Amino acid sequence: DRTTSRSVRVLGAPLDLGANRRGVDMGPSAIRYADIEAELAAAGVDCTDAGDLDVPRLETSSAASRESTGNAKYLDEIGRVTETLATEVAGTIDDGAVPLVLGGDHAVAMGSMFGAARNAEDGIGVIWFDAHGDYNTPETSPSGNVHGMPLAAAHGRGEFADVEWAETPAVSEENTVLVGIRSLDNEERAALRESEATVFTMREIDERGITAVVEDALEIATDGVDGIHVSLDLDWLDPTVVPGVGTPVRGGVNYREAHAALELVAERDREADLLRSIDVVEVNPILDRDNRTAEVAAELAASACGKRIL
Ligand code: EXY
Ligand code: MN
Ligand code: MN
Ligand code: MN
Repeated sequence: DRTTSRSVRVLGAPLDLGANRRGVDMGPSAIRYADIEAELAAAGVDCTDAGDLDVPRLETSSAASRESTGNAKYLDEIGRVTETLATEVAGTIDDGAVPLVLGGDHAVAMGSMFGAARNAEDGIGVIWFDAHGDYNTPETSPSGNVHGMPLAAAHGRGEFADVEWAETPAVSEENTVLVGIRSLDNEERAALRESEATVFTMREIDERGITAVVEDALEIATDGVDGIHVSLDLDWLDPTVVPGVGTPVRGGVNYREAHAALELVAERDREADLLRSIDVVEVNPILDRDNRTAEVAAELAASACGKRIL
């Protein structure tokens, strides 16, 4: 077991262009206000905050660039954010710390994954905790919102194979595991069925329990790679627990199940140093009540980083 605790560097990524809706850009502030530093300190983590990335705003993104990228809204702007974030994430890992990326919408995970994969000789795995598959491509997306596409981008699917900034494939399909899924578009479902990724829907969690499912996810994601990226979309949880998300779907995991999952990730990380990077995304303070969703985000991040009850 590792005896020293993790070093973590917080990277704020206040992007909302991927969700095409305001509010989620305030996620990093809300999670800091929920005292993520104290939560991480309680986890025994040596934590530094690198502040927020500069991201383009909806109001100043030109109409021309919206049209130039076709169905995927703001793809050029999001690509520039992705490149900057990937560099920060790769540099943080290089410095021996775990990057903890605070979103922002889920499009920021492209930067996290490309960055985490950059110097990984044997590649990385990913565990994707989400209500959604995030497996659309610009061709299949019904909304055009890029936050519904990051995992497909990491696999270099569809148009993402030709996007210059997409360092793909960042993650092999075999080492990709989605957990808690309960909302898929038709073409997205077909793509996931055809891919080598493993999908554990809510149904598997109902039947086998969260810890058995996450044990399997860890085994699959870590097989033969240098480490894993853990991507936590707050809409993974049931909307009764997390009201502050833009795309809520009923029937998600409860508060304790979410902690149990991330505590298990931390336990395996203590044993085998498998955690490479984390993102915590889709917290929207405008839709939240009393900053509850941001608090849950901070608490879950601490569990992932090793906070224990006893
Ligand atoms: N599948 C839908 C779409 O592509 O528009 C919804 C995606 C929501 C993505 C979120 C946050 O995980
Ligand atoms: Mn998502
Ligand atoms: Mn989601
Ligand atoms: Mn608290």
